Amino acid sequence: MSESERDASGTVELDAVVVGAGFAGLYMLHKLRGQGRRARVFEAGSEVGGTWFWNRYPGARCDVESMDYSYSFSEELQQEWRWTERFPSQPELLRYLNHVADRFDLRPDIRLGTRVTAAAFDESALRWQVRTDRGDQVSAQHLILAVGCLSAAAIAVPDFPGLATFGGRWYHTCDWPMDDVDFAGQRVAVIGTGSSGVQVIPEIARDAAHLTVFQRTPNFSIPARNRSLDDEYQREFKKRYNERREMLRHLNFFLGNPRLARQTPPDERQAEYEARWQAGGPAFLGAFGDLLVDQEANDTAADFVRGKIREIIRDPEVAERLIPHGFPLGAKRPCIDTDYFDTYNRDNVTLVDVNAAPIEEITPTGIRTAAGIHELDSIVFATGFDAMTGAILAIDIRGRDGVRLRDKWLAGPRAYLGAATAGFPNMFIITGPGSPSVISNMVVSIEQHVDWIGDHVEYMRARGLQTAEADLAAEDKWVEQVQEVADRTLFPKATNSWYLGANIPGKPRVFMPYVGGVGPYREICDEVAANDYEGFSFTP
Ligand code: NA7
Repeated sequence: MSESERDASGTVELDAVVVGAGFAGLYMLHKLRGQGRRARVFEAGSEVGGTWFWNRYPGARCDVESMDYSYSFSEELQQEWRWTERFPSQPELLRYLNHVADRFDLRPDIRLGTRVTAAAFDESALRWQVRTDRGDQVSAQHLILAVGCLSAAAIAVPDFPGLATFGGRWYHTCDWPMDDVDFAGQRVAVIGTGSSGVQVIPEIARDAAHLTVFQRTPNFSIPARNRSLDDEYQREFKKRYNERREMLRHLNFFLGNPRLARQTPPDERQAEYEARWQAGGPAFLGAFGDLLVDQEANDTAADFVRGKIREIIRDPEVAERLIPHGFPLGAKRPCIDTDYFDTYNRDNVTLVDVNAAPIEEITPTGIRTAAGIHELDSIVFATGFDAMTGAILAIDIRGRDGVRLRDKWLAGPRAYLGAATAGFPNMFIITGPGSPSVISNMVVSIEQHVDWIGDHVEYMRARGLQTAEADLAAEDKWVEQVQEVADRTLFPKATNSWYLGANIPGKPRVFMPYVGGVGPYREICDEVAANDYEGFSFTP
């Protein structure tokens, strides 16, 4: 930090502090720099990459295809980067994000290994005072949270009695050691069968002497059918890259596919599901336009997947335990897997249903359930996150009148457009609660938010405006709208999903993502901007 940026008290003066150096923070920094703003990114990890730095467990892979899960803001970048696989692995995504940091010379403005602990809005200076765990004191006009929806700062480790007494080693998928973990010859447990569990289970089963999976809720999973990407495919894809990006930016949840499952003859419907099952990946859910809005339509797809699980698993009793019931396919994030169900045909894998035999305690040598003891050398928690709000609220954020964001959001998050919240001027949240975020390709949503926030900041600079603050009425209306849109779908029917905060004991149940689609959401944001940021109040 140059001395000229410090005031007499040693505080560094900036235009913006960005928290987090994942996909969102890196692009936000690039954007602000391009606008001639002085910005600094603080990142708790020892490398850039955000979620793709922390989630280094075996098998960690994105469930959106590489060619789409990448930045579009630079034509050179999208043309020159070469992906090796259809679905990118964590190491490859980390290489990509490091490449981006170097290519755009972002590193000089990123402080790694530095966690933002507190941020308070100083009403006399109309600036944010930000503090880190390394003693930094920074004053900035804008505070931009790029902390991610599923962050290492907010991992969920269930409060089982006895964990501290466990004599083996334990891990959380999202806080995986930097060094390789060798499970060879070990008796290993995995707790949790969400996306992370579904990815890590086949990998550990291959290495360990024995794997015991502790399952609470069985999940729908679609095969990834991952494959390497050849040069010819990428060359052709890149010729129409911008067209493809435009299409992705304008997806409309409700008008996505006019073909309806309910109006399609059963044999044609089955053929469509079969074709999509063979093709693999999340496009399975796009088979028909009514799958996420009509229970009967959804049942046709869910039954198809249930049939596949029964076909794959040799032991019918194990198959029944792995078959999801009680929530629509897609209303909880469906998993995309490689060999997941097949793994249960292995002799060294046991499935424990913790609903039938709840985990009672962790002992020095294993896990005790109501049905008996499982002796273990290692335990892997694949138990997810305090999603969407956990990493934001891990920072002591105080707005006007010293009000803590944690208190304001006691009954659930409230944010205008999912990007700004009343009482916290000049604070923006990239892919915050109330925006499409986790119900979209995150990179598409991140780029849209960063561009919109960048324009907002520039609008203020051009007019000499000091603060922008979301109006309470606009915020209330938006929160209502998010719920109304969700209520037109089957999403709220999955009452134990992390979209609702249901996986965290005591967390208020509020449906957090905007599910109308990135296209309509973008139009709303653009209209707000065109109307001089309607719903915001400014101070000159
Ligand atoms: P998820 O999807 O939240 O999955 C967590 C899993 O852990 C899920 O199966 C939970 O069961 C299970 N869990 C949580 N707490 C417990 C306890 N106390 N006992 C037993 N089982 C438990 O997290 P992931 O990391 O897999 O994926 C998160 C997202 O990352 C994913 O959706 C992608 O977007 C990428 P439950 O279903 O709550 O009954």
